[in-house]
Order: sequence, then structure tokens, then C-alpha cells
Amino acid sequence: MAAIIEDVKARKIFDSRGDVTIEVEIITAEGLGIASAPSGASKGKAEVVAYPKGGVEEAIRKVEELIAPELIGMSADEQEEIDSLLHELDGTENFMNIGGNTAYAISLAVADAAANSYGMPLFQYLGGHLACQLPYPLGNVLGGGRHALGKVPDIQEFLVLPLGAKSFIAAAEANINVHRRVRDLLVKADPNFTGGRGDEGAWAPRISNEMALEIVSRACEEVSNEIGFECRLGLDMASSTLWNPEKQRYIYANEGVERDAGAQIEYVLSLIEKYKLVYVEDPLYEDDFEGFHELTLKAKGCLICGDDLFATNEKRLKVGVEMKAGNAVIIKVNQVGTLTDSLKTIMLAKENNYIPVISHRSGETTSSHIAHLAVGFGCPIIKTGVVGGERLAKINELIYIEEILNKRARMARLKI
Ligand code: 2PG
Ligand code: MG
Repeated sequence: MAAIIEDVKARKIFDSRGDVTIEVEIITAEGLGIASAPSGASKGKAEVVAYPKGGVEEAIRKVEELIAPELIGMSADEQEEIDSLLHELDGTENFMNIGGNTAYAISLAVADAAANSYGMPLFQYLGGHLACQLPYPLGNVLGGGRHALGKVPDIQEFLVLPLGAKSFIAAAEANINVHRRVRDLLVKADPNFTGGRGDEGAWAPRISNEMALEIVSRACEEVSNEIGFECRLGLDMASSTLWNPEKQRYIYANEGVERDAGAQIEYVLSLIEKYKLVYVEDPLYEDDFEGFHELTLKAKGCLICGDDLFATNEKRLKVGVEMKAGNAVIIKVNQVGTLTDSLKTIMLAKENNYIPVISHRSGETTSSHIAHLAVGFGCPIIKTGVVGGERLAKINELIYIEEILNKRARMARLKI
């Protein structure tokens, strides 16, 4: 009885870009759950629709008039039933009627409320006693693309993965050290650098992709030598934002370079080799399963991760598995709407040796749920920013989870 839903509230709040978003509160007999939705700037075509026509206000109206009356009286631990009810009430393939972000906030607030009603941390409610592995933080230290303005690198994110870290807190600190070192190297390389940062807290300098790679790889090397374990470099190329379907080419506008599909694959392979990349996300545009297959086959010792390609969607990941396209998958719950849908994709990934990478979005709230999802659902990597309050909300929550787990805490097993 503790988790019986007694009330549901929805309100408009603001995200890290100052855009409006939805927050949902689920009140049970003995607990409370709150969740708010993030938003993307480089969204995939296959993602669900974030809001109904009429935006956040209309979403709130739908929660109050359509969804809340159905949820009241149900138990918050009926996650699957509630998630399928959300699909039913929406009645479309892509949450067009109630909004994917509405579904997201309800689905997570429900899980949060159930955990709270039973007096358990969310990760433990989701994953049970065996959920004791901490993820490696994949942190964005330099960026451009859609996450910044001006003549920034065309590649969206230059990332660090502190592979040799023995604890989560050591891993988080390593990323912060690299972020800081990147700043020092940028100041040396460009005296006019003003310390500008993009949407996720990564430095956004006016330099070329190549120069950015040189600087981040040097920062990783220097910090690795100082701290005694390896920090490796990764990229999110967000290639759907570079792809021009008319020209059938990737346009690196700031760099003034164009590449066809073949040249793009060669380029990515050359970067993997030259910079010992350990991770490349969306190296090709969102429908190029073939290209992903070819690259996965040729790239050695590097995760080839699909974000826009899979859109956290089980059906799209199935196509990937069949075609052997990629070996890692980004999990952003609001790309599909509910926890149950995301868990299906995570399970399919694990069964087929794809690494599930739980991820923030470029527009975030201070919600820390993805930290709990990483541990509860056993995702060995969490992609979130290195600095900035809304990014540290996730990092600091993982430090707290590591402390609660105490002697049982382990870093995830990650073979690349
Ligand atoms: C990405 C994300 C987060 P957005 O492309 O992986 O880094 O960006 O939320 O804008 O889709
Ligand atoms: Mg991405």
C-alpha cells in the first residue's frame, strides 16, 4: 500500500539553456517522486516528439486531465503497466499526443516515487542488491557543432574516458583535471581565447578540428602521466548534423571541407589510429547502418557508438545487431519516452555485446536520475559533462552512490 499513487502534479520549469521543460511530481501514500525532462539540440529523426502541439502548457494540461485520473489509485511499483498505459493514452507511435518528455517525466517520477515509498535509493530499487558497479564517466571537455556558436570545431564533442580509474571519484577528478589542462593549453595556443563554453560546459574555442584533437590528446597524455592511470580520448561527431542529403556529403562548414561517405569512413579510421581514440559516437549519419557496419569491422580497439542511429529504440538496435553496425549504444530515455522502453533496449544491447552508454542531453535540469539508471541498469559508461551545476548533479550523485555502496562498490567491467 505504501506506493499507492494519491496525487500527480505537473509544472513548467527551466532547463540549463533557459528553455521551458516539464517537471512531474508523483505523490504516494508513503513517498514522493519528482522528475524533469532534458532536451536535445542535435536530435535524431527517429526520436519521439518531445511535446504535443501547444508545448509544455498543453503537456501539463494532458497530465492533469487525461493521465493523472488514470494513475491515481495505481501503485507506483507497477512500472511496466504505467509505461504501457502512457502508450495507450497517447495512441501514436511517437508520443505525438502527450509528448515524449511528458512520458519521460511521468515514467521516471513513478520509479522515483516507488523507490522513495519503500525507503530505497532509486538505483537499488531498479537493480536490486547486485547493482553495485559504478560507471566510467565519459566527459565532454571541448566542443562545437550545434552546442556552441561561431567558428568552433565542426565536431560536436571531444570526450575523455578515464579508463584506468579505480574508483568513480578518481575518474571524475581525472576528467576535471583534463578539462582544466585543456583550458591551459588553449590559452597558450590562442591568447584571444576568452574561456567561452558550450551548452555542456565544454570549452568552445575558435580552432580547427585537428588542433582541438591535438590539444585534448596532449591534455589526456599529460594528466594520465601525472595521475598514474590512463585517460583516453573519444569523439561525438554528431554526423547527422554534418550530412547534406542533396550533396550526399558531410559538410565541415567551419573547416571548409566536404567528405563523401567513403572519405568520411577513411577520415574516422585515420583519427582512431592517430589519436588512439577509444570511443566514436555517430561517426556517420543516422540512417547509414551500412557505413556503421564497415567502420565497426575496420576500427580496432574503439567503441563505435550509435546515438541518432538507434535513438534508444529497440527496433532500430535490432537492425543494428543484424547488420553488425556499431558495438555501443547511447541510452537517452527521452528519445523513446519511458523507462520500460529504455530497459528493453539496454537488455538487447547486453545480450548482443553492445555497450549501453547512459547519457545526458545538451539541455539538462539538475535532476540526477541518470546516475541511478547507470548503476541500477548496469551501464558501464555514463556520458555527462565535466563541469556545470546540471552536469555535476549527476557526477556528485554517483559519488554519493559510491559511498552508500561502501565496500561493495566496484568500477564496471569495461573491455574495449
Ligand atoms: C548528443 C547529445 C548530448 P543533444 O548528441 O549526444 O551530448 O546532444 O542532447 O543535443 O542531442
Ligand atoms: Mg550524440
